[in-house]
Amino acid sequence: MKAVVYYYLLSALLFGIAEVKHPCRTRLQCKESTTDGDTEPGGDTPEPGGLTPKLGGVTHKHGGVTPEPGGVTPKPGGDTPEPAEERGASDSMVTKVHGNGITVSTGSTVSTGSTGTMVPAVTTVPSVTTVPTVPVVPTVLTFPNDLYLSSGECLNKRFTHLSCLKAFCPPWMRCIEGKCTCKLPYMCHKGAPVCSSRDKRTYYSFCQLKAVECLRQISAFSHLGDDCKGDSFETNLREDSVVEVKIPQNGTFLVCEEGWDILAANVVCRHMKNQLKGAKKATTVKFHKIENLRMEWPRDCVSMHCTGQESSLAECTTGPRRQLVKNSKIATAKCYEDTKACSESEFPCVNGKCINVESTCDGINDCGDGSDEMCCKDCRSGFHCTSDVCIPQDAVKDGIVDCLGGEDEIGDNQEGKVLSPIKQEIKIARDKVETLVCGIPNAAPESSPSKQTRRKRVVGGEEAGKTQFPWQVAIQEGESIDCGGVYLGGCWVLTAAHCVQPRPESYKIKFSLWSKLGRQDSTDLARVEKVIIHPQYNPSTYQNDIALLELDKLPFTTKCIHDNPAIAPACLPWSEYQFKPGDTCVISGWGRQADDIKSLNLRWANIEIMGNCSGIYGSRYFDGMECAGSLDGSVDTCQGDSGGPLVCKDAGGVAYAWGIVSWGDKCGAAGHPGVYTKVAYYYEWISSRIGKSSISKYNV
Ligand SMILES: [Ca+2]
Ligand SMILES: [Ca+2]
Repeated sequence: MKAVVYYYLLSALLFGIAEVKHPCRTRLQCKESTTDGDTEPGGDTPEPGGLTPKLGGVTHKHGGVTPEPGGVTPKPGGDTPEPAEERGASDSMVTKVHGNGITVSTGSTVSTGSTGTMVPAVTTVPSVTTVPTVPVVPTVLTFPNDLYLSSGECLNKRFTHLSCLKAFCPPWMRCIEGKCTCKLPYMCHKGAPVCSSRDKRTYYSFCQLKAVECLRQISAFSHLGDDCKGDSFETNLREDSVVEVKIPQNGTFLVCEEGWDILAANVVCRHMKNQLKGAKKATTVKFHKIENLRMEWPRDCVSMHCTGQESSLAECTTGPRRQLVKNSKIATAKCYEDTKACSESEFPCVNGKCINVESTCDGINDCGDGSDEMCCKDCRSGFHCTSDVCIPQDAVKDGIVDCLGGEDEIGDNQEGKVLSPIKQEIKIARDKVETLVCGIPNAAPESSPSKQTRRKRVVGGEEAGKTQFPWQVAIQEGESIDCGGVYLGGCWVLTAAHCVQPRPESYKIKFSLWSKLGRQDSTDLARVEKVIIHPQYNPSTYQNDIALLELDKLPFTTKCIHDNPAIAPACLPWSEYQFKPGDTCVISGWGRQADDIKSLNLRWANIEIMGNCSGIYGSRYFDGMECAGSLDGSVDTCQGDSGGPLVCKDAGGVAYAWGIVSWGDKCGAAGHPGVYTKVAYYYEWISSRIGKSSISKYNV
């Protein structure tokens, strides 16, 4: 029988004992090494050198933990990362659209409007996806005196509303390596017909036209509906920056003061001035002051409400028309033309625009690229997402999940809230596309841990309900179960690299196992077809301690396990910003108890994600690791099988496989929290093997 890999997790926690001592997480290894780490005088932070002998033991026990090349070779077909395939398709699609009459604009059609000539509504605009050339930016952005902006570390990552680690991509884009990237039009659903002002052609849906816009960096939306032959929506910037709109089948209007804000002004300026920075200010002027500038002003105004993400006013929500009187205020847009570097009291947007620091973290996208709202400890106004993003107050309970964890949509939605066309599209697209089901216990008659996880701390773990953790699996090697894993759906199980070797035939995966000693009615068994160990897994340092197990297909099907209400996948986190230190999560496993008695039944406990772990483990703590437990050891997790899940739930109660039990010193001792493989850090690696569509939410 092969070496037994026991991970200590949960124990002090489960039993309130801080006795278990080891630097490692495997049973044999721990037994061998207990003397090592614990006799060390002042061994609170053992040096890497101190760890080596113990890990030498691990290597021995495992007969070679180093992954073999065979085990890590990606599958020839399905494992090819998607983006590469689709770039080719993208090219052919562009050609096709071009053939259908979409003219490639050269940008020469843009007129400033200062001569009073009509400016075509369809002008070439740089798409919001364009990576702006960033002007001179201070090397480290910090605003130590500001109570709202977070530290420079976040700001220096230059997040925008198209950074999908911080926000959801719109339906016509998808998340690739942390950036929202244009979809191909065929990837959009079919919805209400939409007209393009560029070629007067009908598109199947708003999403599809926006995908074309995105790829070609144009602004082409005219209006909804089948009748695309007639008038198109047009925007003009008239004398004195007066904004004028021509609405198909309605006529030409000025824009009323009501609803006119920086979001709308940004849309106008980006569109009309062919730039990314948008407006300097949203201003208004009394009608009588401009009356003489022009003989034939429209005599009515309409209000325009924008979210700030539109590429033209055509996409904003139009209010009812109102007759203008001398004192009526009408909208003007002063477009941003500064090219100088930002002053110290200004916040430099990622697109190069400078805004007042007071305009950051207020839920309003002043920058135009959202970069003023992406790194906020707190919000001046608006709503604060757990991911430290501020969203507008009117995005709260509007039926669309804006915060990564869905916390803006907790509670009853305000039915009948008017949504802009863009928001309606997001809602429709998500409803249609979102079929991924994960992280929801579908058969948990026993007490669900969802409520308990809200508690700050729990000392002492509990025996799990029999089907309480439907994503928990046991990895059986020979006759023994020494590691756990987490089911990701389809044919995939995630575990720790140190748990497995590239010998798939050695393992059986047990689903819905509760007692190690016997199956229960719901228990299912699967064989492993392939073991994929992270190619950079380092058994000496536990770096990249992550592995995927691809299960064997059932005979004559594409499934790997039978339908079973007691089995459900946990969701895969796609962003490191979904959870953060201080969040309470759940660990589950059959790990050894503090008194060295085997735990026969699955147990669980709450633990807290901890920050600053490099301060505890020093050079042994690497990117891709996460600490959880508590510094005083009272809620440390110290027992449980390696490879098992640390699961965190979002505001909607959806469970994510946030961590994989990896290693730790001195279970349950103060100052030695358990270390987990941080799954979100490996999202790209995992998704390139599993396929994005089977694991992603919204951003696909
Ligand atoms: Ca703002
Ligand atoms: Ca919302």
